[in-house]
Amino acid sequence: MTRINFKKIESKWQQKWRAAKIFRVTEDKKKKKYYILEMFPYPSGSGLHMGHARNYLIGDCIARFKRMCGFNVLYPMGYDSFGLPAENAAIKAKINPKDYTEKSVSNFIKQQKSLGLSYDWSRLIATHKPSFYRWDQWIFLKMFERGLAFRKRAPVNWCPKCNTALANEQVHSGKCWRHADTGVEIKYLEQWFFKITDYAEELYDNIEKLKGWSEDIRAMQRNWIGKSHGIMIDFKIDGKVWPIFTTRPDTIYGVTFMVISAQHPELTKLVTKDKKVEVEQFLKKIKSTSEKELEILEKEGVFTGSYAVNPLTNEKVPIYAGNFVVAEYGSGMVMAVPAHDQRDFEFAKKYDIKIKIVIQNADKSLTVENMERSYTDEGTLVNSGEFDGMNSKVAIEKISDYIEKQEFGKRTTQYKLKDWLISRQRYWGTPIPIVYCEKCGIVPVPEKKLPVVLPDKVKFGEGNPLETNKNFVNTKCPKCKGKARRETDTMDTFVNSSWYFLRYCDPQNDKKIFDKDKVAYWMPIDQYIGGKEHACMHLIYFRFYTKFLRDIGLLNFDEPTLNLFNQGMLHGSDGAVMSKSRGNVVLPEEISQKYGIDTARLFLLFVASPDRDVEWSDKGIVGCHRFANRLYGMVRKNLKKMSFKKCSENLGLKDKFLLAKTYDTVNSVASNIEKFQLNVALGDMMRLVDAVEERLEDGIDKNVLGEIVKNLILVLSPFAPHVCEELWSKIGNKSFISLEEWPKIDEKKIDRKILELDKLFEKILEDLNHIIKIAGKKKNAYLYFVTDKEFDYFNESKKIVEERFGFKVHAYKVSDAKKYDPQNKASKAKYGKPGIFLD
Ligand code: ANZ
Ligand code: ZN
Ligand code: ZN
Repeated sequence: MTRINFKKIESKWQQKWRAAKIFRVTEDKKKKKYYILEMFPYPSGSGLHMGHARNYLIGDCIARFKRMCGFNVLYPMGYDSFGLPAENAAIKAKINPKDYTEKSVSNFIKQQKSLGLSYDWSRLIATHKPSFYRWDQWIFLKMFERGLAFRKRAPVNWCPKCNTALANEQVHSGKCWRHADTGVEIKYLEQWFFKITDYAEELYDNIEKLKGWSEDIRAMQRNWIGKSHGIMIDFKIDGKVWPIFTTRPDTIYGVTFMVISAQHPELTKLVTKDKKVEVEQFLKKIKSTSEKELEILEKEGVFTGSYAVNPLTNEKVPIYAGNFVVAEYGSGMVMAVPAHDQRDFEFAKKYDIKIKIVIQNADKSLTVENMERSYTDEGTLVNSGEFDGMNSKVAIEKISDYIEKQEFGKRTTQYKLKDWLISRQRYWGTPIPIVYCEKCGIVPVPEKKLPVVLPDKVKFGEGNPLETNKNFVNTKCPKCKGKARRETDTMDTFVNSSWYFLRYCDPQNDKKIFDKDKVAYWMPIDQYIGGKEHACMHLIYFRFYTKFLRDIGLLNFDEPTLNLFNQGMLHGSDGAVMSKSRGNVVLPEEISQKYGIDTARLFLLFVASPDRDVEWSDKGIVGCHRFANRLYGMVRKNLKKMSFKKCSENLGLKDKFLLAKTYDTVNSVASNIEKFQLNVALGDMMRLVDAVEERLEDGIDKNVLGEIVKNLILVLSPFAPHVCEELWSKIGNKSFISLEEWPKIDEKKIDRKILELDKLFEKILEDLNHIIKIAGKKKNAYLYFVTDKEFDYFNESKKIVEERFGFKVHAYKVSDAKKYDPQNKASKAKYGKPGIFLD
């Protein structure tokens, strides 16, 4: 077997690609564009492992395919290079985060280049560069102008390990998203927020449009944004109006108490003198606001001493402070109906509060005494004044109508989504372009003074690092030129990933964030690829940014991408997700040393459907290595036996079959790539190589063999580009296969009849295998009897059987009068099911 010198081929072609700049693109109105993008990586110091590699290879394979299909393909790469891990790692290693990051970035680039990824490297971006984050700051200013960036004192989620506040999206089940073992605490801080809630409605409604996203992620976003139709009902507390949000106005006659959120900023106003100590003690006990945790937490509360008046009944009910009410949802206070809401029920039981049934079930069997849990189903209203006897579903509308008519309240839609807290008390992020002046207050840094550059010299471990650089902190007020201080918080790094895909369209622009026309040409992203874990973080934020930038006139579309593919995870051989911290990583370098990068590429794409999780195994890689070598050897060895002229019309059955199979493979590979079934596509190509190899000794028509080889390496090239470039030149081409056109095969050219015969034949081989296993001992000869229609094909293919099983084969037509058939097997033969006789 001719062994491939993978290393030599790889570096040769990578160099040629680079020198000829073949993956660079510019806008070309005459060509259809295709923008394909993988979520850009955080360049971790430990480098890129096979798990990362798999993601990029999926994208690269499709990018290469689309390029061959004639699209003008934008396929860029960059680095999400700001962030806490780099800061922490740098502190640990006692070096500057910038040096640390830049080393990691160049290592990543080197590794990615060695994979043969077809990025347009001239568009490279890194978010920690002032030339990039300057535009983060610019967007901040635009939001500030429109009141969408604002500062407020608020209870925030604080991770004691990260030493910073977190956004809501970064709290997962009450824990920090980076620290699954660290509970989030509540701190009251002055923080910067982005008013993403202004876009809640559109973010929610447009989920409908995201046809190419998985239903999983769409459902997660719907849940996260959380749309509820209901009504705000005005209760009165000490004569002052308190609107209360409810989705169940049909239960209003059953309200027996109220609960205000323990985190509500106005809670203290409701606490009477004699209840002060008790309430304070209770508040100390509660630490977390995380909603997920609240669902499982025991419902607890304390009486505030105040009462609220129900506008419909004029009843006075006690107000409790409770741990299960969210401060920032509705108005942060609920009307509690213990008979019909489970949380209220548990609370009432615990604190011995009255329960009043206002919705009766069909058999009228509900009593307060026999109730073991709340009754939340539909029913008939009771104890509800003039609404008695009404169906509860109907009553929701009727009581809402009444409330609106009496001006006791108004119907409304509420969203669970909260404003995005973007302040971070950490160093390695975009400085917030704001100055605090003693006279003028909060003053934005003027646009022409951007970027506010992150200083190199800070001290770590003494609180907010930027505060330790006096040169940075002390500045002049842009308005009055008086003494002023700079904001020392930096922005959440999710800010960077919210618009980086736009910058790729015009990455070097130093006058504007980007050229509108360029973005209009490339955007939206035609195919985005990334992990599911971003469902309620990055994948919401980038939609929000897109809508905002549209509203300030920079974009002419509503959604960044309609197509999102979520790749599966690569697991190490221990079964756990591949990661440095697990110690189960396999590095691309190791594999390429041993087997070559194309082998690794083939393996990662073949081993499973790209959307599936998969375990790394060396076994699989050996198989792919063999495949690459076999193909390479086959082409090299038979170069003299092929030519590239038009195939004759009068071919033998075998050649006809191979041509049909080749064309069929070309088309199935294309349609499988379109469906992200890259593993299936590879399987098709492998079977074609098998079929060719099995028939080679027998002799294949020169032009047919040429046609097979040419097509095969064309369609394999997105998967194994280096080997295919090499073979492409070996069969006499001067062009890059990477820029060749995908073979266009007219369906009509594919001889389906002959393919069907081959399928039958394959089945017979299987049957034979079976029979021989059962028959046990080795036979010398084997006969089969086939219908006249099949005869020619089967007779020609009998060599394959002989080779595979090592015995002589005779084929007879069923109608053959001279056939040798002692057991009369021919009488049982049917089309596709020959009679078989082992001698
Ligand atoms: C009275 C009532 C009776 C309720 C009943 C439910 C059942 P969604 O669908 O999630 O929007 N609620 C209102 N504000 C809240 C807050 N800040 N924190 C926690 N819960 C709050 O749910 C709306 C319902 O959640 C509202 O309807 C309110 O309780 C509660 F038999 O009002 B309901
Ligand atoms: Zn943390
Ligand atoms: Zn000033």
